[in-house]
Amino acid sequence: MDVIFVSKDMLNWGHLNINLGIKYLSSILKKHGHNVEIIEAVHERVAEKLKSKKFCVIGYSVLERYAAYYCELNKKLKERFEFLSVFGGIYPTMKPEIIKEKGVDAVCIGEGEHPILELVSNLNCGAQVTGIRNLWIKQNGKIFKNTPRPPIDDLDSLPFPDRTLDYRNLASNITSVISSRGCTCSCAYCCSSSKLYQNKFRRRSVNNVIDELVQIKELPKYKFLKIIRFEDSAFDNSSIWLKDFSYKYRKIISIPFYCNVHVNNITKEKAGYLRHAGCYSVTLGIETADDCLRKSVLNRYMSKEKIINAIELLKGSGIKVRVTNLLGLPAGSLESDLETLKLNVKARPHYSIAYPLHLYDGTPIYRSVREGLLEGAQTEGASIYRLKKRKQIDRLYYIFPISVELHLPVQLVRILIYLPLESIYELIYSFWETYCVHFRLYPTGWQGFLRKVKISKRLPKFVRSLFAKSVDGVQL
Ligand code: B12
Ligand code: SF4
Repeated sequence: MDVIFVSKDMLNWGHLNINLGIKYLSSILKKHGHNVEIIEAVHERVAEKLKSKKFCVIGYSVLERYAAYYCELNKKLKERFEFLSVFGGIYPTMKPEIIKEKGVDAVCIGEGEHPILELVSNLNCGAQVTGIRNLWIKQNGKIFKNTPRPPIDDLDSLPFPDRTLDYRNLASNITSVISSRGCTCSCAYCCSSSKLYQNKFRRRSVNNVIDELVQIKELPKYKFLKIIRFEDSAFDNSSIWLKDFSYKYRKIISIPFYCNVHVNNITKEKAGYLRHAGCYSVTLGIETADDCLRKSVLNRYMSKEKIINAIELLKGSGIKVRVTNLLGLPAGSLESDLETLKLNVKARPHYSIAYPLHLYDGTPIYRSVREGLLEGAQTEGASIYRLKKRKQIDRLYYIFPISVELHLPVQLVRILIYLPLESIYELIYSFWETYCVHFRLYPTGWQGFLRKVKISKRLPKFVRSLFAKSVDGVQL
C-alpha cells in the first residue's frame, strides 16, 4: 500500500529536518512491503502529488503549533481526494479530541509503529480497522476509542529510522539519533514523559545504537558528518550504559556528538565517560533560579548549588554547555526572571537561552493554570505577570543570551527591557544564537553559520541575501 507523510518545515531546521518519529514509522512500513513517501505541507504541492498518484493513507506528525495548519490543509485535500487521514505525534496524543475536526479519520495515541502497520495492513487486505489499539477511528460519524497498548519494551526490535526521507535526501553534516524513549522525571511543563510513553523509560542496547551509527557512517550522504545529535531526554541517566557506550563509541564511531543531560544525573564519572566517548556539547535545563517556583510550579527538584556544580563539572571535563531557562512562569515575576539571568551569569555556561514558557495543552502546568490552582495565574493560560509584562518578557528572551555572555549587570538589563528596541534585540538574538550553534554547540563553523543565516526566516531579507551567494553549494 502507498502511504505519504505530509510534513511542515522540512527545511526550517535545515540539517535537522524530518523528525525521527516519521522515520521510525516509515521503516516499519517499508519493512512490511509498503511504499512510503514524504512531501512538504504546501497545499498545491500535495494536491499535485495526489493527482498523479493514489495514496491510501496520509499521515501527519503533529506538534501543537502546527495542529490548526494540518487540520485545515487536510480538510482541503479531503474535499478533492480520497484517502484515510491519520494524525499522530505529541499533540494528538495529548489531545485526541482533534479527531472531531472535519476530515480527521484517525488519531494515534502514543507510539505509532505497530498501530500504523496494523492499520495499513488491514486496509491492504480489506479487514476491519475500527478495533486497532492506540488508535481512535472515526467511521460514519462514530468514533471508536481503542485502548492503548503497552509501550514498546524492546526498542532493539524496531528497525532503524528511514533516513532516505530527509529533505530531498540531501547530504548533511549533522543527524539525529535516539537511544531511549520516555523520561524518568515528570516536569510539569513537559510533554515527554506523560501520555506519549506512559511514564515508562526504556533504552536500546549499546550494541543496537552502535549498529545504527555504523550504518549511518556508511551512507554517502553522511560522508561529511560533523556531529551526531542524541535526542534522548537525559542521555546520562545510567552509569553502566554510559560506560559501555563510551568505549564502544570512541572505538567504532568516533564522531563528535551532542546530547541532553540532567543536573540530578550528572556526576564526575559520567562526565568523564561522555568526554571519553567524544561528547562535544550538552544541553542542561536550569529553567529558573527561584527554588520555590522550580519545585512547586515546575516539579523539578534540584538545588542551585547542584546546578552550578553540574555546569562546572561538565566544563571541567572539556564539554561545551548550553543551558535552557524558562521565563514568565505562572506565579513568577520579573524579579524571579532576572534572578534566573543572574544565576546564569554566575554559572557561566558556553551558551544560555531563555524561552517564555509555553503552556502545552495536556501538561500538568496547563491544567493547574486552567483550574486556577496557581497563585497569580489566570484561566487564559497566562499568569497576571505574564499578561502585564508580555513585552518585557519578550525583550528579555531576546537579550538573555548576549547578557549572559557579556555578564551584563541586572540593573542594566532591567532598563533595557523597558526600551522599545525589540527589532534590534531580535537581530542580535538571531546572530548570537546562530553563532553559538555553529561555533559552540556544533563544530560546524562558518559553513553552518552562513547556511543558517541564508535560510533563517527571523532575519530581514536583505541580510539573508547578503549571504545567499557565498553559501551556494554548501551541503545541508
Ligand atoms: C528531538 C526533538 C526535536 C528536534 C527534532 C530533531 C529530529 N530531526 O528528529 C528539534 C530540535 C528539531 C526540535 C524542534 C522543535 N521542537 Co521538539 N522535541 C524533540 C524531542 C526531544 C524528541 C522527539 C523525538 O525524536 N522522539 C522520538 C520519536 C521516535 O518519537 P515521536 O516523535 O514522538 O514519534 C512517535 C509517536 O509520537 C508517534 N507518531 C509521531 N508522529 C506520528 C504520525 C502518525 C501518522 C502516527 C500514526 C504516529 C506518529 O509514533 C512515533 C514512533 O513511535 C521531543 C520530546 C519528546 N520526548 O517527544 C521534543 C518536542 C516534540 N518538541 C517540542 C517543540 C515545542 C519543538 C519546537 C516547536 C521548539 C521551538 N520552540 O522551536 C521545535 C519545532 C520543530 C519543527 N519545525 O517541527 C515539544 C512539542 C510540544 C507540543 N505539544 O507540541 C516537545 C514534545 C518537547 C516539549 N516541550 O515537551 N525538537
Ligand atoms: S527532564 Fe526534560 S524530558 Fe524529562 S520530564 Fe523534565 S523537561 Fe521533560
